[in-house]
Amino acid sequence: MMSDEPWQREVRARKRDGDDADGGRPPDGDTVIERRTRLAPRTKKPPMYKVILLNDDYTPMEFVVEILKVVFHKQHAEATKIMLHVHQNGMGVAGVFPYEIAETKVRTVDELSRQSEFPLKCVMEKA
Ligand code: TYC
Repeated sequence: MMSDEPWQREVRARKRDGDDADGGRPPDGDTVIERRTRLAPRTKKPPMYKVILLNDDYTPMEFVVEILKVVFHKQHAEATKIMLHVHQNGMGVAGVFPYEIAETKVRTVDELSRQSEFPLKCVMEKA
């Protein structure tokens, strides 16, 4: 091998490691005849989190319905159904979102409840 400059050694090393843009061709320049077929799509789905509303004895039903409409984009009938489920069962899923969106929903519910001086709480849990 004639090339012995440091950068040339680095290029050869990267080709061996397969971390270059051409997907790791053999360092000796051989033609790649067969490529592995991708079995799964390259795109990864983000981990999802349930935002769960908790029941309490003081928050008005109408306020919970408004929260479900404004923060979770539910129609009136669906918002009412979820609120009644939480009222009767102690908790219920308001929506399922990627981590940071779920976090923002929880914070928004906290802020709106605090402003209105209601004890409504919600938590997030890995879906
Ligand atoms: N239990 C409340 C009431 O009787 C209503 C309520 C429903 C509160 C759902 C919180 O997440 C909740 N006024």
